[in-house]
Amino acid sequence: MSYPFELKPLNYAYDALEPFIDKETMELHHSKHLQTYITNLNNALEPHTEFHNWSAEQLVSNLELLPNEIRTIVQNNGGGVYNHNLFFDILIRNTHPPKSGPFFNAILAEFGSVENLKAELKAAGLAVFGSGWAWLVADKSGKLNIVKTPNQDVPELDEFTPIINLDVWEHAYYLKNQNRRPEYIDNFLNVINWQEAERNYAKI
Ligand code: MN3
Repeated sequence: MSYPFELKPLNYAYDALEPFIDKETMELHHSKHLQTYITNLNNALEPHTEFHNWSAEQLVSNLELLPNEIRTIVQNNGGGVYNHNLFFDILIRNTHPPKSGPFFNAILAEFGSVENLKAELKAAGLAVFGSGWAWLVADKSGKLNIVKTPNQDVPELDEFTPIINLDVWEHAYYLKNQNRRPEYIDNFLNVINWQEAERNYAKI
């Protein structure tokens, strides 16, 4: 997808993640927050036709190539588009972690177990000060790693392939969990689309 960016429908209904993530949060998060990033990104790119065939990933991983006047806007809003499209695809109800295969083996090698991976992802999400993201990423060799980014920044995409990303902006949970980020993250960990994570891992 490139300019003009559009709101991609979710692969599931807004209430599909209940009771872990509530319908109102999902609807606001997708139809309002993501839409705002899309609108802001399109507005910034509109006069810059030379970037109209660039994907969100190309834009956010080549910020230094953008004109000064739109660089920060694209960093924030292009990141918002890229990060949320990954995030909404990494959620699903009735999901099971892998029990075999390359992705499972990489989890065992790095974390010892799926439970330990979840615990480390949770710790990273809790350690983000203010708004940002916690990520499970893989390097070119397939080795898994957990990283954090502030705001809507993305990991080094030349180096890492995103596998799972966890939105810890308050807009992702405040309606249901108020200030209880640990409770929100526990709920998130119950609705990870492990099959999608496995597909992301296969892209390395
Ligand atoms: Mn968000």
